[in-house]
Amino acid sequence: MTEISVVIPCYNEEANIHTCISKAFKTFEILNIAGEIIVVDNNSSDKTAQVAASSGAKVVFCPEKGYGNALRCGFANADGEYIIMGDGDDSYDFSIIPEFYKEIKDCDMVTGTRLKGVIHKNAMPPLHRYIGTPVLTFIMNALYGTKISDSQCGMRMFRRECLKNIQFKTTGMEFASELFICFAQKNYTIKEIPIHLYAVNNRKSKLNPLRDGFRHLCYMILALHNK
Ligand SMILES: Nc1nc2c(ncn2[C@@H]2O[C@H](COP(=O)(O)OP(=O)(O)OP(=O)(O)O)[C@@H](O)[C@H]2O)c(=O)[nH]1
Ligand SMILES: [Mg+2]
Repeated sequence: MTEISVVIPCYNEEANIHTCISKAFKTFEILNIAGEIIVVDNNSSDKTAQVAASSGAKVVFCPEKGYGNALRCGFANADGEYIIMGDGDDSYDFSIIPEFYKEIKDCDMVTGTRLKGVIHKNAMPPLHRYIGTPVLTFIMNALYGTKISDSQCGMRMFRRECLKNIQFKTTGMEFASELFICFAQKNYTIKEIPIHLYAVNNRKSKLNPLRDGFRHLCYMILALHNK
């Protein structure tokens, strides 16, 4: 039986995906558990899919673009008792999986918090660090009663069974907010652990602060109807 499924959404991440996968595999050895790694690709124009496959990951092709779509495809293909999601650019350190695994035993989701952890030099633009992330986090907490300190953190572990009665609606970066909101609406317990965010050299971000910030806000307001 698969204990942990690592789900990595990836678009043009050939430079760093191998590192992410090998770090994750090493943690399965350390924990002595059966795990799988699922890389969700959207027809990257580089060799992401080939590199991921040759590094031992299962590569899932997601027909629709977007961070949310990719994660939803990955979750649907996961077999593990627990799912951990994280970016394929090595900005999150997959060696930390054992810490998430330890904490998940007495809650439904463990999320990283970069704002209470360490944000390394050049890892996050000041606009995101001091305005975007805190403002979106504040609004989410105020509207949905969550007590999260970093609503945009991309590394989270949760029990796969929690997804059973959740129908996600979002497709892009706003999925980061939707996942928390859906868990909060089901009264699932969420615990935070401080983590590091590392800088990635020569990489093009897929995040568009204005467009994506607006999509987060729209989602949070529209979803109030389903509260
Ligand atoms: N499959 C797939 N993956 C995506 C898509 N958009 C983003 N990703 C992946 O999702 C992860 C997060 O994307 P990033 O561009 O790092 O976004 P971010 O971390 O919020 O923004 P930065 O702080 O600029 O890095 C990365 O592994 C991306 O490759 C997409 O449309 N399809
Ligand atoms: Mg990133």
